[in-house]
Parts: sequence; C-alpha cells; structure tokens
Amino acid sequence: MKIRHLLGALACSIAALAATSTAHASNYKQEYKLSIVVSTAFPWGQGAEIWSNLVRERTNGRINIKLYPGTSLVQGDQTREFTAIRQGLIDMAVGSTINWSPQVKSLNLFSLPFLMPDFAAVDALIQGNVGKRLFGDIEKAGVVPLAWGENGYRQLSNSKRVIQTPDDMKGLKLRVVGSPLFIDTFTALGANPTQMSWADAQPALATGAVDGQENPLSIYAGAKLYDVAQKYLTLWNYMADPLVFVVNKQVWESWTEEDRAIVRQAALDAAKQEIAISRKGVTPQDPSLLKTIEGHGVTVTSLTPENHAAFVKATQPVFEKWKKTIGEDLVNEAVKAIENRAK
Ligand code: X2X
Repeated sequence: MKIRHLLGALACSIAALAATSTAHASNYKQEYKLSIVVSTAFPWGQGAEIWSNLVRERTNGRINIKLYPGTSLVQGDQTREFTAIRQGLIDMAVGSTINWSPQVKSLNLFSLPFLMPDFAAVDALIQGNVGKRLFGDIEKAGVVPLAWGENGYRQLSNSKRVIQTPDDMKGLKLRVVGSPLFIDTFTALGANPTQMSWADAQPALATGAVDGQENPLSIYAGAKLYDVAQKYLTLWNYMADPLVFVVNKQVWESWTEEDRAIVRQAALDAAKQEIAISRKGVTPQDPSLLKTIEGHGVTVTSLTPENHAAFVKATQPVFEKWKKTIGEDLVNEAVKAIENRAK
C-alpha cells in the first residue's frame, strides 16, 4: 500500500516536472535577436558571435541567437538601441556605453576626457566596484547586464592636417557619437562637432561632408577609413568605450535557472576573449595593427607630455561639468580606483 502511494506520488511529481519543462520550452522563442553596431569583421561583432555560439552549444540549441549588425533593429540609430532592448524589440545586445549613455547617464563615466590613462585603468573600473555600480544602474533601467567587453581607446583621425595640440583642431568638422558630452568635449577643443550615427558617418567621411572622426583603431582599420581620406591619425587615448553584454529582462525571466547560468557564463567567457581581440595590435608590445595602418600612407602622431597636458587642460571644464551629471561620488570612486590600479 505504502509503496503504491509512494510510486503514485512519484509519478505525479514526474508528470508535474515534465509539464513545467514543456511550459518553459514553449516560452522560448525560436530565435533571439542580438543587436550590434558593427559586424563580425570587427572585434565587437566577433565577441557577439562567440557569445551566441557558446550559448547555442551549451544549451544544445535551446537558445538560438541571431546577430543583427548595423543596429538594424533600430534602423541604425544606435542611441535608440537601449530603449529598444528595454521594450523587447531587441532581445539581447553587445552595446557601447556611449550609445546607451543618453538613457543611463552614469555610463558617460567612460567618456570623461582623459579619465583612464591605460588599459589597467579601464580594468580597474570595469572589473571593480565601479563596474558593479554601473551594472546596478543598467539593471535599474530595466535591462539585465552580464559582462563587460571593450570597443577600445578612441583615436582621432582627419583628412586635413596633423593634430598635435588643441590649436590644430580649430574649425575641423568632426563627426561625433551620440552623447552630448562629445559635443562639449570637441567644442571645448575649438573643433566643430556634429553628431551622427555610424551608418551616416561613413558616407559623410567619404564625401568630405565632415573632416574627421574618432573611433578605436579596430574600427578605423576594419572600416578602412584610410581609404576615405582619413590620412592623419592622432593617438591621444582620450577615452575608451567598454561594451556591455545584456539581455532584455522579460526574456531573461523566461529562461530556466540553468539556462540563465549558461548564458551568463557564456557572456563572461566571450567578453574575456573579445577584450583580448580588441587589444591586439595596438600596444607597444604588439603594434602590428598600427603598422598595417601606417602601410596605407597614414601619418600617425603621438602626443608629447606637454601636448597631452594641453588637451587635458582644455577639456577640464567638460570633465567638471559632466562629473555632476554622472554622479560626483561615482566619479570620485573611479578616480580613486584608477590611482590604486595594478600597474
Ligand atoms: O559609432 C561609433 O563610432 C561606434 C561604432 O564606435 C559606436 O557605436 C560607439
């Protein structure tokens, strides 16, 4: 008797279990849309591809991700990407802090001019408590952040002249990305900044509608900007934009605990690889990408300590102004973390 009851109860709970797992499976979409600005020809897109492959393999195909480069799910308007993720028009993304900073103000932290002198400084922020606090802000804004990646140190290119000092920037028409902070920075330097999406930037450079732009070397080289007259390149390391691997909240909650753990770990693994790829060829130890760029007839200029100091000084008021928007406490913590970084 007892055993029969036991078996009966067991059968019931097995049936219940099976029911919940089919319920889960039927909640799952056939395909999850992942947004990125640039394709798999760039470290950024490769990071997204690694993530999606790891997830597909480790979930045995339960979670199937498709990449949408060119921010095509929002018609290329990268400043609308974050809102679209929150609303569920986009399921997942690997996005730049710059593009999401209109919605998550504290992400402007990384765009503060000359805050982060080197990769160790970037790491001190994203791998430390500052990174945790920023993930808290993204979460509060309704999106689930999983891992930090990297677009990279943004260098300045133009078609007109060598730039060594702020004076050299006078009147240059420069394409900048979608946070008002960039308009402030380039206005403070005497240039004439104009905000446009990456999709619009490339034709604008090709036709000479703008004289220059700023982007990591992987983007500059991958998009062959030396072929659209961007022959002067200044390495000034004025800022670097991290990438964030995220999932829409409802999508995240529709997955089983097991699958969430897989997606999170895959994001961490992919992001780690992506950071390594994005830093390749742009360090003193390995300048291979720089050499390739020089091979296309580009004049590459580095700043002397004096000229660097002149840029820092000219942009100091922008730093101070934006410190308030970002949060003084967060900026102070970031500055301290950078001072104490492992070198
Ligand atoms: O638009 C840009 O410059 C890019 C590709 O770097 C970003 O999306 C931030």
